[in-house]
Amino acid sequence: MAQTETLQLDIHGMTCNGCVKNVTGVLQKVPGVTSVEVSLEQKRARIVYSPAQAGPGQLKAAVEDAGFDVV
Ligand SMILES: [Cu+2]
Repeated sequence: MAQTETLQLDIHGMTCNGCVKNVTGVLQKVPGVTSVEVSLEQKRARIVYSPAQAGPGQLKAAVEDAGFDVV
């Protein structure tokens, strides 16, 4: 039940810490997400989530809906 997976997303379009907060916030709102780390420098998000509740497609969509590009 406590099984988790980690996903890394390369994200284009983040230019400042506001963007980082924005991306972090939308990812944290996805049910099943337990941890989010977003790096502005690396343009990358590292997400730990429960595969029973969320999937990579959903996580990507959350970032894209916030106005950023996932590559
Ligand atoms: Cu910004």
